[in-house]
Amino acid sequence: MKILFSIQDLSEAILKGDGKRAVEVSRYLLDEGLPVEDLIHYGLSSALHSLDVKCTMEEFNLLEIMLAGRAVMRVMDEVVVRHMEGRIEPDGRGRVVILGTIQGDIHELGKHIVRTILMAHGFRVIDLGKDVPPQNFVATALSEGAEVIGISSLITLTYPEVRKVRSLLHGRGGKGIKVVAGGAALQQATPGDLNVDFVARDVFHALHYIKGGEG
Ligand code: B12
Repeated sequence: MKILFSIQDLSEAILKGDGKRAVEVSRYLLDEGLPVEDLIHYGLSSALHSLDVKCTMEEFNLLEIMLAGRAVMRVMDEVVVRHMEGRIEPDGRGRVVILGTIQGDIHELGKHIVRTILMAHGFRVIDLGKDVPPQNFVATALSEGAEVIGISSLITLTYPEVRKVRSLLHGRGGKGIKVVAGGAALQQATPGDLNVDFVARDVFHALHYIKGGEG
């Protein structure tokens, strides 16, 4: 059979900010049997990470990065969500996860991927958005009866804010609620460094932990 597109084509479409083509290529790859995990990891995340250098002061190109980010969002919302509907056992069964990017950080693409995958697995995700103060994670987790708080960060300077969440939570009687951290700046750290229960390499690593695995 003729192969129309490869994962390389997807990365290129993302980097060009060509959402229409990214959607088309993603649909084809998933229909051909590429696992969603590989699509996200090798097609979407690695394309964005390769924009690393464009984010430094000298080479900062906001428009290019924003368009690539928008293309990623389109693939998640228009392709991945629909592809997963009915294909996986919704084992979250309404368990509540509070998700947000910590105060001092406005990156939200990784968080959006986490939200989409957790929702597809049946979790009720309350997304607090970006630049979220530690106390907001805690207050919402307590008022919504959450089982998990998920903190995202791509900015290393946010470590002190991340560290506050679990202490605040325990101070308010929320010891049963697990705190999970993820995102490029946090995934190199240990749970002890960040004062959290678990540090996830990616969304699927977190999913395994939240479902009761050891990680
Ligand atoms: C896209 C991008 C932007 C976009 C963000 C658009 C958006 N809407 O999110 C824009 C242009 C706005 C931006 C702005 C800035 N950026 Co920027 N950005 C990036 C870039 C190129 C890609 C990030 C990304 O989206 N990655 C893809 C996603 C999918 O990966 P991810 O977030 O890691 O998510 C995956 C996992 O980590 C995990 N995950 C993520 N979150 C969570 C949460 C939980 C709970 C779990 C379980 C898992 C999980 O799941 C995801 C999928 O598996 C990175 C480069 C890089 N190497 O990361 C720089 C980078 C993160 N940015 C950086 C910087 C410095 C900035 C700015 C300060 C630049 C400036 N001069 O102003 C500002 C930020 C201002 C602020 N206060 O936040 C630095 C951070 C350095 C550091 N470590 O502190 C980086 C590393 C670039 C660099 N080398 O300098 N940026």
